[in-house]
Amino acid sequence: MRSTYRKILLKREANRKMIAVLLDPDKCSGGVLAATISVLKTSVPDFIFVGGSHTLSSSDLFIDLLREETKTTIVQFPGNASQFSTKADAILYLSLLSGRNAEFMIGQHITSSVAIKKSGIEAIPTAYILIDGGKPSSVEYISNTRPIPNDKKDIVLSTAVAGELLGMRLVYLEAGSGANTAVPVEVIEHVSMGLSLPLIVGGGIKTTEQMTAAFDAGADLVVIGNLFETEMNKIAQFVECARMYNEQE
Ligand code: 1GP
Repeated sequence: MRSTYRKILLKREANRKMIAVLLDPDKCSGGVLAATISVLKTSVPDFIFVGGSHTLSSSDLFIDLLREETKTTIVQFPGNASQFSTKADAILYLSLLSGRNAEFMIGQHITSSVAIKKSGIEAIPTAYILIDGGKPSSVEYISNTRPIPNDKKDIVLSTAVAGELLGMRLVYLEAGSGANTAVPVEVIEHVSMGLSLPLIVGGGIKTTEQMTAAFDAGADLVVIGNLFETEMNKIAQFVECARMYNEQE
């Protein structure tokens, strides 16, 4: 088993919750990037995710910069095949299972599969499930798919379990970056009870209380991006909160 996925499994087995800081190269450059890196040196999350639904800047250069400055595991979170970079430790090989657009379920994968395999990078097949976050998300717009209504927890669970049976290794419940409403705890709980895979939750998380509520409900890894784009100093608060949460367990 490759090392990034093993890290997730080992932490999960030890009942340790994880936090990922999501950086979009388009939104994090110059002084903002320098300030973010400076915080990330002292407040170290479990992972740095790099990507976005519609990212135009080079992931290669961005990841090179991060590598020079931090030792954190870097995971690509690509919006499409063009964002693929050989520089990260791993790539979430996302299939948008909540939608019915073949391009984002398998098309982009075919475009990038041979290059990913040749590069030797660790690809982690991930069931990516978009849930209504109370406003139209970039994922919804770019993928031309509809999110699952956030009160339809059985549909979310059935979608997640379909991903598990198809051999995917992670499930990512996504409310969309900057969502008004994060994934409801009832949905997280329902999915985590019926699923054997590690569960990632992201989209619209703005407070440490929301993060710990997601952990309590069964999320193994919480992803936060939007909030830190304007308030990067809050990374420290969230990393410390996750650390204390794990110490209490
Ligand atoms: C987005 O789940 C991630 O794809 C994180 O969401 O940017 O709202 O924190 P935010």
